[in-house]
Amino acid sequence: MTRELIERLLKGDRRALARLLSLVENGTPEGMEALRRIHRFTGQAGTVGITGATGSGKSTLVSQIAKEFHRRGKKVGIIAVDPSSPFTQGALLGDRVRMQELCQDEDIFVRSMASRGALGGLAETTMDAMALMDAFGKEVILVETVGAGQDEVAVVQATRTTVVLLTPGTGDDVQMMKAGLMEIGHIYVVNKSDREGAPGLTQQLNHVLSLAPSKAWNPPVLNTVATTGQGIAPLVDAIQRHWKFLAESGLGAADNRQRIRHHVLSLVQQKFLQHTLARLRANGTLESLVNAVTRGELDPQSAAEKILDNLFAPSKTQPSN
Ligand SMILES: Nc1nc2c(ncn2[C@@H]2O[C@H](COP(=O)(O)OP(=O)(O)OP(=O)(O)O)[C@@H](O)[C@H]2O)c(=O)[nH]1
Ligand SMILES: [Mg+2]
Repeated sequence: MTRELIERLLKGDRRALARLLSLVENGTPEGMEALRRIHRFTGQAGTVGITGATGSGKSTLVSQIAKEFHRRGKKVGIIAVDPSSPFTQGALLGDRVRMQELCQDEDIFVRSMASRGALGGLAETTMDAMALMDAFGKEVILVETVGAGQDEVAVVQATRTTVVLLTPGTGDDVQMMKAGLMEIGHIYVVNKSDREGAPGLTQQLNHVLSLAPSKAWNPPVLNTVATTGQGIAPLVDAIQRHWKFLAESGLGAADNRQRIRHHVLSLVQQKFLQHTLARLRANGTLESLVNAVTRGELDPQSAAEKILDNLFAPSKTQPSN
């Protein structure tokens, strides 16, 4: 079944892509098998992570960027990543419907993802989804996520180019700086530039960025009005310029290696944890130690130590009676 689905995926069958995305997102063995098989067909797509506070206009901007890339002859996919809060479920669904409406004429594939509960992080699932879209033939993949926490920062860092969105008059700017987003952007965008305070925020951003040590790539600050499309073409120009810079400087290859390294390590973590938990469940160690802590015979630290001892030297240390 997987083989047939993959063949269809590689031929550009949208239903096969949708099905494989679900299999991967749900962590099924078929999904994992598919990822192994498609790997050699990936690595070509240009990826962009777009992050910003709730309501800053990410979805509107992403739709506009997608259309502009489409006009430039590129095949585009969009992934909207769930910021893993139960309160945003409705918003996410609304987003997806809106984006699909915006993009439907241009054959832009839109997918929202909520990988909450899976062992792997959001970033890993996003990377897997990007791999599927890449193998499917998408040349540009846009990833939207709320820049609220570590998970989300990890998501945008799984892409080639990070676009950080700010809006005037919301105090977001301070929040974003606190959240460390001033260090991760390759391009900064002041969206809602039709609003009061946009020039001030733009100036402030330029100032903050100018304080950072000069690098080979100095992040530009751009102004957009996502609702009208103003400033979108220069933004897409900047994204393409960044890709060119990465390719010509060799930094892209280094970044790519770093992402692969991170991905492999987090897979090791995931698999190690899965394996460990399965063994603990099978041999009853966990429960007997939890009982000992509950009875006050042992403290949690010692229980954890005993579990590790038990895993690495099972013959020497059995749970105490
Ligand atoms: N005035 C103005 N409104 C905008 C602009 N861009 C987006 N909006 C509006 O801002 C609201 C939020 O836009 P979204 O694109 O849904 O924002 P988002 O960041 O994706 O929101 P979440 O995914 O819920 O975090 C919508 O009502 C948009 O029409 C802009 O440049 N100017
Ligand atoms: Mg959105």
